[in-house]
Amino acid sequence: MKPTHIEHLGIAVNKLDEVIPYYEQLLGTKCYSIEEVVDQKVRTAFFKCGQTKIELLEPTSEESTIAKWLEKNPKGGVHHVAFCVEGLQVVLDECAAAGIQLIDKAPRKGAEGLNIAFLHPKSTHGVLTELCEDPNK
Ligand code: CMX
Repeated sequence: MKPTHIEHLGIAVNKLDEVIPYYEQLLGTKCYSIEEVVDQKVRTAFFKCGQTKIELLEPTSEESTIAKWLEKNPKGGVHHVAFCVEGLQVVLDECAAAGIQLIDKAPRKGAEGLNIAFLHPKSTHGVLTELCEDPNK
């Protein structure tokens, strides 16, 4: 797969407004984007940290996968790691051929206009893994 870099770390939070000031102070940079991803039922806040981003995820509905995760992890925490790849569909096909369980068999639209797909944590040693591709590159 050979990712080019870690695109972002996804961190689940209960309330964006309560956590954003901490990351602004920690990273010494302002949150540059707040975006709702309707089909994922989340509101996201982004920060830059070098080539990598921090993505805070707040659930917008009780049915959100983030709400479910927060029920088990009420303080919040690292929810997923996202790698940037080139040729996302080919990479997904390679993962499937290697026996890795795909959550998304084909790329779909995620935050920031990226094409994204998730690998199931049961076949990635417990780490929910997202693969991202910038369609404009
Ligand atoms: N990291 C590691 N393991 C996780 C996990 C996570 N973030 N979320 C769930 N799991 C594990 C659970 O611990 C559980 O393991 P056990 O069976 O050993 O107890 C197992 O996965 C099933 O957990 P669940 O609570 O029953 O959750 P679901 O099966 O309903 O959903 C998952 C799990 C990963 C399939 C689902 O969260 C998913 O489809 N995620 C991809 C989409 C997503 O996360 N969207 C939010 C971010 C969107 C964005 O970045 O824009």
